[in-house]
Amino acid sequence: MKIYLALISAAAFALSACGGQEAAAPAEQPAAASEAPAPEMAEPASEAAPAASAADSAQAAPAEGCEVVVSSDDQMKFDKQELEIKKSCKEFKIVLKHTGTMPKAAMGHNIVISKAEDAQGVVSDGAGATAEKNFVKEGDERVIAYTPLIGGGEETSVTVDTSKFAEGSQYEFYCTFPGHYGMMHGTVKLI
Ligand SMILES: [Cu+2]
Repeated sequence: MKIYLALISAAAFALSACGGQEAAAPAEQPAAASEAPAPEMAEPASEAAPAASAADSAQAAPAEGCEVVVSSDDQMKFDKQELEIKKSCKEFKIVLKHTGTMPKAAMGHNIVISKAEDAQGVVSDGAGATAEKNFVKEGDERVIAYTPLIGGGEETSVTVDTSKFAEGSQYEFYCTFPGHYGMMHGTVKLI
């Protein structure tokens, strides 16, 4: 019996030794894949997360407190009517989440920031642009910052250069998906 077991384990050893290289790759991949989503899940709370997700849109993690997260949904709503941006932050990161399930073509959202007085013009010119252009007119000088357009379940961000905000001007944030402005706009409060 003992010999039999020893033989089996020896055979198993031999098999794993032979297939060692092949076996190693698939074993490592799922491990890496299961590690990757973890930091993203922890994003709202964790300090390290913005650095990980910053790779897609911005180079560096925002400084402490220089970030805000805005959620949007299939009801054509932002979860904030006021966006507080700290002037003391050289760069301020705005994260937009779409918690709905509808596709971008039907219920796409973005965040565009401009002076309040420019909003209507930016929106109507943006409606003439395509979804691929995020419903923002190319080279629109009135736009201070904008995120890409996203659909349900997606997330995006933009980093704003706060030196672009002039003293004494009123700013707004809004979605330029055609027809959304009425439901999806709010005040940018510089603090
Ligand atoms: Cu929208």
